Amino acid sequence: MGLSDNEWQHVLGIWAKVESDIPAHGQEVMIRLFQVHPETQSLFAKFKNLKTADEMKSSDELKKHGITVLTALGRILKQKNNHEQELKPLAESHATKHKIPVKYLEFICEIIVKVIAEKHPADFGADSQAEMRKALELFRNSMASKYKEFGFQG
Ligand code: CUS
Repeated sequence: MGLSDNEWQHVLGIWAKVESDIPAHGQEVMIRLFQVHPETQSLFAKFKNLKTADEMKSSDELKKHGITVLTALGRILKQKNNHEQELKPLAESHATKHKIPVKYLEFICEIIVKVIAEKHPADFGADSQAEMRKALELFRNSMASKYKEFGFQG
């Protein structure tokens, strides 16, 4: 199910708040993801050696990757599900190079919702969270079907 114009407007309104400080949001998302789902940390060689939250906090690579993730996702959300062009190269690299299962995309999307909710409690209540989850689900569904085109079962 797609989102209405109104719902997209809300989702992008919230995303503008994320963009007010992409590095801080990205860092929090990556650290939280690795703490809640440690298995996701081993996918990237460059993150394997980070053990404590403090080590993660002081890692420039982790910070950079958080920026990469949120920037890519923001670009896709702004296409409002006409994201084929933006999504294809991302799906290809994740299917053939990084091999990130769809399950892990679910994890990271859920963490993103939680981090936004914590940082912007007044602007991101249950309804807004549901809209964001829906938008992220469209993203994941498209990733999953593109994965298959690239021969990765995800
Ligand atoms: O990088 C990127 O791009 C991705 C995201 C998007 C949204 C697709 N990623 Cu990275 C993902 C992940 C990581 O990093 C880790 C773990 C899991 C997942």
